[in-house]
Amino acid sequence: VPYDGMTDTWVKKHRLIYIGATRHPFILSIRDGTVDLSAFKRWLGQDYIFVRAFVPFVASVLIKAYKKGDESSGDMEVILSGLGSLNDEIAWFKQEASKWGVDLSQVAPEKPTQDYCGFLEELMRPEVDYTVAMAAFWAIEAVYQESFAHCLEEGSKTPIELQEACQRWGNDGFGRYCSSLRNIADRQLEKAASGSVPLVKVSEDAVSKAEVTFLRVLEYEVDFWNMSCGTD
Ligand code: HMH
Repeated sequence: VPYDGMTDTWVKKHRLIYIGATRHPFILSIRDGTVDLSAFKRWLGQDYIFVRAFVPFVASVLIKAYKKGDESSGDMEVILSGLGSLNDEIAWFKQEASKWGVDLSQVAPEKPTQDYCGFLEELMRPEVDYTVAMAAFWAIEAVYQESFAHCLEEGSKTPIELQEACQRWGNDGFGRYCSSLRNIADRQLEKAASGSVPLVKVSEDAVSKAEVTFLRVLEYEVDFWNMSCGTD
């Protein structure tokens, strides 16, 4: 019987908001082929800004993993592979933008993008627990993985010119990478939840902070999709 990790518990407990982030009308419009291409272009420009801010956040998680000093966990390798994919992702955004005639140097961050990037900045602080940062990292990647994989499922009518974008986050390799992030987050949460007695207070604090952080990620993701649709 597979162990139900803390992240599973959260997804079940906050199911409606999780569905709100992973089955958003913007994603459903890609899936049914009715997407407004100006919305897709807006998303492209804003997400490029987000991804640039996401790189130093992931680097900050890498530093936290290094400082834990647990070489045998393999955490650093997983996070480093994430930085490698972000390198490819940035190159893809530039290429995709030129394909759609979007001048990335002229894109200004909209309010939801600014707010989400500000949240990443808060999470980069050294005082933020590795457990909390890992939970956020997993949630951020998992929302995109679940959303875009939905656009590639049997029966979806995703326009051919958007399928490559969906593949970036919807492919099986990205799915496995998200599972690795989830395993790290679950292991950390498990450790925090069963902390030794003198540390109980500190650890419980990390678990509840991580849950709040998970919920905030979902809210920022919904705001980001709303902005892309132009319904914010
Ligand atoms: C807004 N959330 C947003 N953009 C992304 N590229 C990801 C998550 C996943 O990398």
